[in-house]
Amino acid sequence: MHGQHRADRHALPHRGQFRSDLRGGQVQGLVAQRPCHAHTRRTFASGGPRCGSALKLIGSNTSPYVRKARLVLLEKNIPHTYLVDPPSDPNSSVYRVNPLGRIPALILDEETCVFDSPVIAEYVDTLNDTPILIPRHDALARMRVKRWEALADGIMDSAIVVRNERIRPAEKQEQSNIDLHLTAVTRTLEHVAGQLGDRAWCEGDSITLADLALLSALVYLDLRQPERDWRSAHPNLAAWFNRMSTRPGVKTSLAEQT
Ligand SMILES: N[C@@H](CCC(=O)N[C@@H](CS)C(=O)NCC(=O)O)C(=O)O
Repeated sequence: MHGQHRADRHALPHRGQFRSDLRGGQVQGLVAQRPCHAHTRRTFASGGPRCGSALKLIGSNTSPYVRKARLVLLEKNIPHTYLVDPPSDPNSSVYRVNPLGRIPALILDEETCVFDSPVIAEYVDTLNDTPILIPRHDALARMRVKRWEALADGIMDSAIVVRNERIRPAEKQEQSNIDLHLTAVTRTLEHVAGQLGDRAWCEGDSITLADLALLSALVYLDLRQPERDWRSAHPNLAAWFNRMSTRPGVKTSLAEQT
């Protein structure tokens, strides 16, 4: 169920076939099984996950935001199908489900697509309690986990800016922009390494979204900035990363690197 699939674009409707609604776009045709209908929809409060087996995550193996969403689904053992269907392909189905044309996009049913990655993480975390990745009752602990996520997402954002500059023709690259974002990443790595110290988890005494987000950011740095030796600079981060890498969900995700 967790297997990675290439999207069967020929089975999908053409772009523009479905009008967008306020929830982010209709996704009829992208669900394999007959989905829940609005009148049968259960809320988190009234019964937890709905249509769990019909969940579809649209993404790519290089996107760190996708990795974060995928890791949340895997850690919580939520049945889903992972569709590699990046927006770099103009025929990508993502344009029919997310008007922003960005991944990750999580399709719940014919009516509902969830984006972006913090919203996906927050929603998916409500589907079960095993484990709870975002504290629910302790407002400060919850804020700290979301703040870790913001730091990790910020690393991703800056690394993507650098990547986008570096793939431009040399004469068009803006070195000051590259330097600005490389420095932001360096500074943020120093900060998170300091915050982590020699603790086992980023926040509290068990795994949270903070760990999954940070791991996703570091995997992306390894991919796009292999020259950055963050392991030597921050051995505590390296040790934490190695421990995290033994988790089954993380192993599955790491095996999906291109
Ligand atoms: N803040 C968004 C960022 C999503 C995002 O920018 N995704 C990138 C992939 S890394 C994307 O889809 N870019 C469009 C493209 O590649 O054409 C999130 O957290 O989901």
